[in-house]
Amino acid sequence: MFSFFRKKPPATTEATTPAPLIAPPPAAAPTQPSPAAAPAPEPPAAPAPALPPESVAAAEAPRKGWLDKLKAGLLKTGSSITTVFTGTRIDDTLYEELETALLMADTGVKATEHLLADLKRRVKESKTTDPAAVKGLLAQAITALLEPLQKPLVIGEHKPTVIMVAGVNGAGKTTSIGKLTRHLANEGATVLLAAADTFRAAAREQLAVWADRNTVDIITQEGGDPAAVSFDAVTAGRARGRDVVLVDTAGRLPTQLHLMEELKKIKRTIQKAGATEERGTAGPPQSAAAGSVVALPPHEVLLVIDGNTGQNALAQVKAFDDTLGLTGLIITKLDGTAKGGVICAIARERPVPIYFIGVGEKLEDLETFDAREFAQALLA
Ligand SMILES: Nc1nc2c(ncn2[C@@H]2O[C@H](COP(=O)(O)OP(=O)(O)OP(=O)(O)O)[C@@H](O)[C@H]2O)c(=O)[nH]1
Ligand SMILES: [Mg+2]
Repeated sequence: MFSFFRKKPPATTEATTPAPLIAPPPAAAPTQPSPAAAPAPEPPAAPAPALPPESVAAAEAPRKGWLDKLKAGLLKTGSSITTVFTGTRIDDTLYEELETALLMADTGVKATEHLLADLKRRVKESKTTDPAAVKGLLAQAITALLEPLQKPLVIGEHKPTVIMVAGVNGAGKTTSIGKLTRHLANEGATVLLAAADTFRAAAREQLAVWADRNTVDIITQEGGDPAAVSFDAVTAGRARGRDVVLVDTAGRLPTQLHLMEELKKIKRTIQKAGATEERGTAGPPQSAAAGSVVALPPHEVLLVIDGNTGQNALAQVKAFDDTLGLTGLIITKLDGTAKGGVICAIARERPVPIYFIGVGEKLEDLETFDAREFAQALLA
């Protein structure tokens, strides 16, 4: 099984210990990335809670399961792209049909042009005359385009690692946070949730359900201000020695400028909470070894995108990135009728790393993004 996170130990060992791509066995003892630095005004966080048997099984489930779901989800797109390669000749017609198929799959003009040019180069170099072989070369071209987006989420470099999560309404933010919390807990990380979606009581309750399921704390305020909740959460996360603080925000459209401003305010407030804590700490900051630069929270700003959104997903990435400075993406609902090609457009036009993909509503339906697997699923 692939690691969900790269656990980065405190900076002293960083240079000599390359982060593993393969996770330690789930049964391994939980590790606390920076035990020496815990301030502990409150008792240290409990280790990863005992998990119900089904979730342990889910965590150990082979990666193949989700790949099949992804393939099924992308089937519509895949089949329309792959029919292009059923002819007998590699000619202009093949490339024209492929161009149409890629555009239909939401790949966008720029990424489509890029892929076609790269594919033609690969076909020329390989001297192949078999259309079926072109499919393999296209998979290579897509993999090469998507590889820069394949990057693990790093946990442990900062304590707590503060992760702010944003996105349009219903994209899957809260669900993804719930899944992520469980995966973090499985790997021995302690988590605090912040219900900074204060607009609806139902939103707080939804996150509280995930907190209960995962036996983690939640910071919530009835009718509170989202920035204030976020501030409290960062402070509490630090005081309680948590490894990760996950901040859930309310859904909003990039066109709702006042709500985008509110997101900026939440981010600024989280930064302030970090700065306040640094000033209030006598010793060196926990998040880095002596002499190194302290990165203020939020350490990650994630955008959650509904995979069915089509080309609008690229517009969302651009808008939220311009407003917040994104560090990563979670693409959800790739099990539905998602066309998938928009990921190529993101790679070409606004390459923000994809940390995770969602392929269903269940706990185990969140996986790390792998460029080669995704390219193969797209062309399955
Ligand atoms: N099929 C499928 N459904 C998903 C996935 N992720 C989330 N959902 C569903 O999408 C719906 C919305 O999910 P939420 O997590 O509430 O979305 P949100 O972004 O927090 O929504 P707001 O807070 O209202 O903006 C729920 O019904 C989820 O179960 C996924 O990967 N696949
Ligand atoms: Mg939500």
